[in-house]
Order: sequence, then structure tokens, then C-alpha cells
Amino acid sequence: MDKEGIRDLRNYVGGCFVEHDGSEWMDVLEPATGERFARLPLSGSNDVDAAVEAAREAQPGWAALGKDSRADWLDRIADSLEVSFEEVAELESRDTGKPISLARAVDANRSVANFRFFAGLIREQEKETFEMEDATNYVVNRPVGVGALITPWNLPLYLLSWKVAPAIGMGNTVVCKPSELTPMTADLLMRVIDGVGLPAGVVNLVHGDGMGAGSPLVAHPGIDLVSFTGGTATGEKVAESAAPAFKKLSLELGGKNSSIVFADCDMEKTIAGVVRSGFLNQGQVCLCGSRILVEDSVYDEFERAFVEAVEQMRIGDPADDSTDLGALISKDHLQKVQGYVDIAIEEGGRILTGGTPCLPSGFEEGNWMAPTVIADLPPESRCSTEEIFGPVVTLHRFQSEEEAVGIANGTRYGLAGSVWTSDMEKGKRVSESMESGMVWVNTWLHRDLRVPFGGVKDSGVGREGGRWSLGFFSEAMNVCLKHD
Ligand code: TXE
Repeated sequence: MDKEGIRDLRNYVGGCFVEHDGSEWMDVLEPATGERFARLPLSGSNDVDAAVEAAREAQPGWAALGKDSRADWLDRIADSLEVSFEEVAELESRDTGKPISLARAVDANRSVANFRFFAGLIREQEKETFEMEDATNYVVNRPVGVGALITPWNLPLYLLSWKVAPAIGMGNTVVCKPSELTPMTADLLMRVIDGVGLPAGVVNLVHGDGMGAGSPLVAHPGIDLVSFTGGTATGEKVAESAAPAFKKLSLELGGKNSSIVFADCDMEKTIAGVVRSGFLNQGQVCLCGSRILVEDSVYDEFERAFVEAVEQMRIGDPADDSTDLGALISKDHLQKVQGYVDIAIEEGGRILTGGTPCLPSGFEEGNWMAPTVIADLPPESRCSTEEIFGPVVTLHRFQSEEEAVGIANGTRYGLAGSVWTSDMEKGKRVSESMESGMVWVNTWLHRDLRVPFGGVKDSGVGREGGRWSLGFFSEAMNVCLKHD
């Protein structure tokens, strides 16, 4: 820590916090204020080599421990992380610009829950057997080896813990590469892991940007699997680099998710649910419902009530408990989001609210954008089909169930969606017609950690969550015993 309270972060390799091999650093900025509060080492190939080597060395011993002991380690990490609950929430809120209430309820809470959940699931795992008349088959779930875990900036510790827990729980060792924009809680997790005394080399972390650290990590011959969450364009590069070596690959990429509102919905609950799904974390969640399709007969009523509810959200100081909306992650991202509003106007969109930057007093240097609702855009327009990943939603009318499904499926993405209706049969029918990894009926982001999580089309490859994570982070081997 220097005189101004700026922390220099370090990599975590082989159970030690180490300096990176180089002299380049990047400032970590608070999105709300634009102020620097830490420096991130821009690591390179040598740092990646050291981390992968440490992970490879630790892997056989860690795998030999057995699943129950590894589950105990996950519980120890959860207990220690829980002690730091408030620190996690504060760091996440400062680092991402999200409201502290959200950082507590979602980020801090889920990070602890992820470790506990996978500890329990791994302990409960039973050996599968398949009897034949003259033989018995059983399945051994062996570790894959060393995993590269690459995570984005929107839910930093939530997503990192979602990967680390099942990966090490199944006997792999890992090298983490968190987003360079939000490294603070990944650093905290390494301090927790160091504090509980997890065997050296089981979890390693290399800070840096995508080209300098992420790319050599994915390409490293000592990496056996890659679990990546981030943008679709980056996912393509990761897949290209991992494929020639047949690395096991899971890609959780972007989304452009529809919320389908039928005339028979409970309007009050629907408005609340659709506002939440459109704007949680300033719309920076891959599951956010950013295209809202409303049945024609209730469209005008919905539009009025929806805009009113959006305008009631409190935007401002992320550290204030009553704040609903914080800042966007970076100046570049703010520019990208504003660029989409310009495109919407060119495409004939009508801005019902927002559309402009808004600077809460005292936060003039931060990355702020008013929540924005756009109507009258054709469903196939760029703003209605491309991932904006900000506080911008588009409203569209539909006449029939078929038309709604057609619009919902008319994007390259297929991650999530929601359907709002009092008719459960219709809810199920419409959900099952959607080209999507997940659909919620009369709710959104109602997560059960046991269910599969992931997308179709350009939203990704593979599933994580519950037993799907255990499957991805292991290799199922069949042993067949012939009877006498
Ligand atoms: O993601 P990137 P960014 C979407 C959203 C956003 C866009 C870009 O649309 O605007 O992605 O966000 C690392 N090899 N999502 O720029 O670049 C990088 O350092 C290996 C959706 O943050 O994909 C970071 O750790 N790694 C998403 C991670 O990849 C590379 C959430 C993600 O960065 C790399 C966030 C490379 N060549 C953004 N290049 C979701 N689905 O939740 C970068 N990285």
C-alpha cells in the first residue's frame, strides 16, 4: 500500500504471493468516481508458465486426497469467506460500481454459497454402477488435470467461485485469470485460500489482460481444460486456441434475452419482475432481459407503467444502501452503450426515458448512464438483436404466441428468457419453443444451484451448474468387471 492508499496486487503462485516478471502495471479504477484504488500487474507468458507448473506439481497429491477431504477444504474456504462477507461486498461494489445492497445479496452471498453447495454435492456423489448378466460396470470420475478459469467483470467473485469450487472439488488444480477491470475480490479469495492453508499450488492466480495473460494461459500445453465466461467474440478466440489440443472447453458467452409479457399476466408483479430483469447490475448480467415483448392488447398500459417504474429507480452512490442503480464498468463500455442509443435513434427508435449520461452530484468523473427504454424499433434492428450489456431495453408489440416466439428466437444468442402469464400451460409451451438454455416463468434469475446453466447458439458451449459442473470438471471412466 503506498501513501495514497493504493494497493499493488500480486499474483498467487504455488502458495505464495509473488511479483510478476515484468514492469508493466495497469490502474484499477472505481467506476463510480473514476479514481484509482489499486494497481494490477500486467503478467505475461513467464508468469503463466510458473503458475501452470505449480498447478501441475500439486495436482497428483491433491487428487489423491479423496473427495471427502477435498469437500472439507471447500467448506473451510466457505467459512473463512463468510467471515469476510462485508469486505467482499464493499470491494465488489467499489470495483464494479454496483450498489452495495446488490453486492451483499448477490455477490457476497453466492460466493460463499457456491463453495458450500459444491462441498455438499461432492460429498453426496455416489458411485454409478450398471449390472449386466455376466458383468458389473462402474464409473470412476477422474480429475481432468489443470484448469484455466477465465472470468469477466460483471459478477467477479460470484463467477470465479462458481468455477473454482467444482474444479478443485473434483481433484483438478487451477490457474485463475480474473478480469483486469475487477481483480479485487479475486485477490481477496487468494488471501482466504492462503489463510486456511489450502495445499500450495491447488489454486493459482495470474493477473493481467486478455492478450498478455489470458491468451497464453488458454494456449499453454500444461492446461487440460478451459472454463471461460465473457464476451462472444473473445469466446471464439478461446475456442480456436483450445481446439487443436482437444482441451475440454466450457464457454458461457453473451445473451440478448427476451421477456415475453402476455395480456393475462399479473401486471403489477410483471412490471416489477421485468424492471429487475432489465436493469439489475445496470443491465450488465448476461441473463438480463433487454428485449421486452408485450402482447398488443396490453402494450399501452404496460409501456406507461413500465416507464414510470424505471424512472422511480434511484441512481447514485453505490455505497448507499438505498441505491438501485450504480455506474457502468468503464468509460469504454459507457461509450459502447451510448453508441447503441445513437444507433437506435438512426433505426427509428423512440426514446421513452433515459438515453443520456447522468452524473449524480459528487460523481462527475464516473461512468454513469440513465436507465433507458426504447420503443418502436423493428425486432430485427441492431439494437434489438445485438448484446448491449447496459441499462438499455427495447419494447416490442406482438399479436400472437407464434409471433412472440419468432421474435424471441430471432437473434444469434440463446442464453435465457422469461415468460409472464397466468396460464401455466401456455408458460410451459412458450418456454419449450424458445431457443434458449434457461427460461423462467413469472420470475427471473430464480436460481437453484442444482440445475444446468448455459446457453445455445452463440451464447456458448456446454453446461455448468450442479452435476453438470461435476461432469465438466471430471472425466467419466468406465470399468467393466466380468463375473466368474
Ligand atoms: O469481456 P472479455 P469484456 C460481454 C459484454 C461485454 C463484452 C466484452 O457484451 O460488452 O462481453 O466484455 C479475458 N484469451 N460480456 O471485454 O473481453 C479477459 O481478460 C483469453 C458478457 O470484459 O470477453 C477477461 O478476464 N482470455 C459476459 C475475460 O476474458 C481473454 C460478462 C472476459 O473478457 C482474451 C462480461 C483472450 N484472447 C462481458 N481476451 C457474460 N456472459 O456474463 C480477453 N480475455
